[in-house]
Amino acid sequence: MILDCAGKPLDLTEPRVMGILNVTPDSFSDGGDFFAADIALTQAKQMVEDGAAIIDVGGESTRPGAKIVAVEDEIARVVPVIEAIQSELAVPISIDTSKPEVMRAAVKAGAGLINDVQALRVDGALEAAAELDVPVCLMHAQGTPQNMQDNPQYDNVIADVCQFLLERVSVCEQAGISRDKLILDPGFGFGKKSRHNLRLMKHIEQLMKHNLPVLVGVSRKSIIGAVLNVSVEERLAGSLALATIAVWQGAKIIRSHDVRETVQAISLCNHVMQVDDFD
Ligand code: 9MG
Repeated sequence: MILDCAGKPLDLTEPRVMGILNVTPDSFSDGGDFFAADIALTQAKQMVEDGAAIIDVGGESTRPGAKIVAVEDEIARVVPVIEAIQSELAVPISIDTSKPEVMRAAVKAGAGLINDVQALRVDGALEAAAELDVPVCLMHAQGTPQNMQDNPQYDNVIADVCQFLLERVSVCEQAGISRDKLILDPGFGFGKKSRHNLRLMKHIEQLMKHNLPVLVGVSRKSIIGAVLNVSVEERLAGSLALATIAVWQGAKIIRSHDVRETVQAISLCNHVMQVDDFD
């Protein structure tokens, strides 16, 4: 399958890596929009050189307890970076946002995919995505980044996540967003305890039954810290293990901070998956 991201193809016939490009002030050691855009472009170039098939630009942290950013501030952070990447690199750019105004400004600047951790539930987001006519990643989250780790509950986490995502697919189709523009994401770490994340990872193949590409984001997440008792800086091996388990079950996009290593891990996994049993 090849997704058309505003004129740039995203070839999902093999699993791909989405490089994470955070443009929040704490991602840079200095202020200054030009400086930030310049550093971000250098990081994007490195990720593409390392094998990223898409760059995910985000101007508001979605970590548990993260502060809400005003629309104008988020636009001011992401637009110069998207414009810089668009003018220099051929890969598709995704915009990590839940705000319709940011979606519009980002697509105008050159983004070709919307990555929404709220699955278009914010007022106006569904209409904006339908109008912008670019692919959308619909992610499951229980709660918002501000309250999502306050005792999340599920009857059956995999069934509940699948049901939520299928309901969102149906809402999107009714709003005029065609099914072939949608990507599903179980939302690791978004309103989930460790055991929920582990069960989801064990059974993620159940999300593949719907013939839609699945994106997985586990890079450096607390699920790894909880099991291995390691700091954020020590989570590369755990991130690669989980990325490999996800690809083995059919995930098509892995969202990662460590592009080079993730490309290698999933490429090897894919070679094992594709090898002929007989020759
Ligand atoms: C923005 N963001 C942070 N974690 C994420 C994940 O797991 N999936 C997607 N789609 N976006 C994420």
